[in-house]
Amino acid sequence: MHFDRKHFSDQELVSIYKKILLPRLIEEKMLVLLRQGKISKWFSGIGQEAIAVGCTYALQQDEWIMPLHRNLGVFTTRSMPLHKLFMQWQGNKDSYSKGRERSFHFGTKEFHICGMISHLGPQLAIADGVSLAYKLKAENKISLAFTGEGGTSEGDFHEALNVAAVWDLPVVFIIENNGYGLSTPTYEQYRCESLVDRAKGYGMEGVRIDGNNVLTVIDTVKGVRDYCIKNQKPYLIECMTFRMRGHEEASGTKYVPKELFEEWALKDPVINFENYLLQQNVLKEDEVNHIKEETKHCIERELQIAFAAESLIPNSDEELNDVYEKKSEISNLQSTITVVDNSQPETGNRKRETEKRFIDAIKEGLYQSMQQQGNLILMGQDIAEYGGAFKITEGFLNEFGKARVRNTPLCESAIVGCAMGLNLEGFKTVVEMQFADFVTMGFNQIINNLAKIHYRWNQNADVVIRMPTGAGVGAGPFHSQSNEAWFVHTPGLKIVYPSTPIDAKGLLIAAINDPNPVIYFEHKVLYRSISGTVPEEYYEIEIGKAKHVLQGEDISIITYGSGVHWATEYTQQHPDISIDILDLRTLLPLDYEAIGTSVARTGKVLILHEDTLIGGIGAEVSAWITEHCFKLLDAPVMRCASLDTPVPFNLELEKNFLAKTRLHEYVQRLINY
Ligand SMILES: Cc1ncc(C[n+]2csc(CCOP(=O)(O)OP(=O)(O)O)c2C)c(N)n1
Repeated sequence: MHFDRKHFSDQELVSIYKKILLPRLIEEKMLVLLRQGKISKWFSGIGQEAIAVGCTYALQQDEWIMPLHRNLGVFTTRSMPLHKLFMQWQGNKDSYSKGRERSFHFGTKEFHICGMISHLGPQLAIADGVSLAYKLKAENKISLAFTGEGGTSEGDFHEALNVAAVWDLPVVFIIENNGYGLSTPTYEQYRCESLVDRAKGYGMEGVRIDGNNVLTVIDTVKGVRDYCIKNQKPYLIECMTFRMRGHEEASGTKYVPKELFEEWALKDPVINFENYLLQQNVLKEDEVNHIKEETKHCIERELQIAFAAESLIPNSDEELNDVYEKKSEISNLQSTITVVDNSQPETGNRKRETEKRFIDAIKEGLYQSMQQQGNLILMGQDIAEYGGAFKITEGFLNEFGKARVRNTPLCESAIVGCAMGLNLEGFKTVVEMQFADFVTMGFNQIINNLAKIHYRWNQNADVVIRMPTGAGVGAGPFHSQSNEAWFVHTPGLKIVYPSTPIDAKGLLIAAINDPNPVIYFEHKVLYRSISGTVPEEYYEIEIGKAKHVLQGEDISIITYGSGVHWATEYTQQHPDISIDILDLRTLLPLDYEAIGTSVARTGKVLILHEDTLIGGIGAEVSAWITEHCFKLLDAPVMRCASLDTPVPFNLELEKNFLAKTRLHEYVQRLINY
């Protein structure tokens, strides 16, 4: 292996040697501990250390890195305290993830390392978001993300590279091409000659290098970093390397020809560099031995600290509390925000209100948030010049500029990931799904990254996803779905679903001010069909609080979204029935107190929603009522929901599908029970 020391001083070369040696010696120790059953699983990076160490060495300490499962060298080169790292692998309480995450699935803002999720691919778009933040702040920085060659087959790889190219982001993508994705060799993974050829297809520069030569890696990444900052462009680097152990220790290596191990053993990144330093007289044999002994002692010392740590005693309250970031009590903003409490039926007039359609109230909430929050970025398909599919952001571009009102390529996953990355560098984001149905393409980022990140490593995800939802316009199965229940089952998300203009504006502002990921549903049929008075000021409606719409004594209808209007209309048409109507407004967390109060008032409950029946919110509310309010009930809790079919296109079929068609039947059944 040929090393070119270029401008590196002897001191620097020794420092690099220590850095590449450390992960190797830690791993050798871990393999022993694994055999002793002291750690649970190990993904080895032996043979690939030059890449993680070299890349990290080439970056500034405060530039974000998105490492993967073989990148121990990132964590050690950032000089993370080893005992904390060891505690992490032991699942200790004092580790970065409090025992909630395994191996390298954790991050820390302190070290600018963003923790991976198991799913391969999503990390890349988070790097896009971070580099977009650097660009918007005009900081001379890059972010860097790793992928294996296997991970390049994921759609997320394509989306992230495309966005980086289209938005001219200073981000470096590193492919560690180690020949196998678990047992899959490269010829079953891709057909192009080399993966770096793909750079051209995305419209970016790329280079293929020897990933086992630490000086080549450092020199290349430093040069690429300068290029990315100067030209404000992304770059793809394919590092050729080899995995010297199994995919993980339990999986073996039977599928790898023996000759390959022999061939690559000769290219060992640590041994070759060590030999080079000896040949060059940068280090002497006894110095090398001394460094190794010292490093081993340090590892032992730090291990003892980790082993001595107290064992974890589960505390359910703490577990639950850590799912969400608390809204800061002392936020500067709080003092300027009015909280409108309209959870009880109207009693008097508020000041400075105007009549507004549902859609205009959403628009105003978004517009005022853009005015109030200089760090708020909007992203979505066609939201800039075109104003969005429903024209909610029409005119925003002129007022707030192209940097903050961002048209995106067609790539929901990358854009949600990008929002996460922006958030790591202090931005808030509202992502517009063109239709709620298309959220499936960004599902993984929402469910596995945004929702879980606070619980996993105490990093909030300040992102709102706007979801134009619902049926009633003859738009068929893929432009009409009610998909709120998919998200309600995911701890870490908040789900809001307003039904009136005043709530739509106030809940949107509250969602944007909330530091947690909020899925904000806005019913398309309500956009232009309903109006109401809306305060002109900038105000919040509290998330998690239902609204008591109408007082009644015979039955309760607990509902949300379009169901509120169906129930209200039904009540007007049937003045002989005294109906108590509760608008849930927030589906996660549910307002159990308000639900219980309504049950106590009538003893007969109908849960009404546009979503289909099985596994809908109604099932959850019904179960809760049965469990907690059983003695208050005079009848079984009933659910009126849409048919358990996809949403049909034909207007008559759609009408038949919708729960509203069966509302009268259910009310009668309940009344007559
Ligand atoms: C989306 C997804 N599918 C499948 C897996 C299971 N899996 C974990 S690692 C791996 C192989 C990855 O290969 P590569 O990207 O080349 O990285 P390497 O492990 O070789 O470093 C697979 C299939 C996963 N983690 N994520």
